[in-house]
Amino acid sequence: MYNLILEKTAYTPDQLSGTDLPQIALAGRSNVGKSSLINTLGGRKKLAKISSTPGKTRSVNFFRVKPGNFFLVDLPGYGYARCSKKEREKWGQLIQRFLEDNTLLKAVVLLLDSRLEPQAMDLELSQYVKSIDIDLIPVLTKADKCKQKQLSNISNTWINILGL
Ligand SMILES: Nc1nc2c(ncn2[C@@H]2O[C@H](COP(=O)(O)OP(=O)(O)OP(=O)(O)O)[C@@H](O)[C@H]2O)c(=O)[nH]1
Ligand SMILES: [Mg+2]
Repeated sequence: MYNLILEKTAYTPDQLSGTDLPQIALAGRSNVGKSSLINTLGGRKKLAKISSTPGKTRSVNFFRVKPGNFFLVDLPGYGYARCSKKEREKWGQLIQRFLEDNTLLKAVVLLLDSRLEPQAMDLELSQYVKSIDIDLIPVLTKADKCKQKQLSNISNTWINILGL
């Protein structure tokens, strides 16, 4: 169990600066389980807001982790079709600005729904993270909703795609 404290929330790109510790970000489609993972790691149900409706997290949330003294960063999800185009663009820009030229960012944990075939935006993000030379750590979520066979198939698919 880790001690996680929400230390900073950024709604706009200009609010992203001002942190001075190494960061590991949690990225992935809306509803894949990023905020749930934060809550599980922190051992508290309401550290990060979660919802069965996609699009819950709308800001970049910096959780300071102890021991270790680094940030786990909960990102807004992408690929949520039911919100306005303008809003999607706003999140896209926020995520992009967070990822680019971020020397404190040490790794991106990419959460992937084990029930879904690889999605275009997951592939795009994984390629982008590799292109900027940041470690990518894939994590399959919702494994409890999958048969063992399906889980090993999707796991192998991602191993091949990501060249692990
Ligand atoms: N069955 C199952 N449900 C999960 C798992 N992880 C998350 N969930 C559920 O999936 C829903 C979405 O979880 P969130 O943690 O809010 O997802 P998110 O990736 O933060 O979503 P956004 O904030 O919209 O980007 C919630 O109803 C969770 O309870 C899992 O491993 N298994
Ligand atoms: Mg969330």
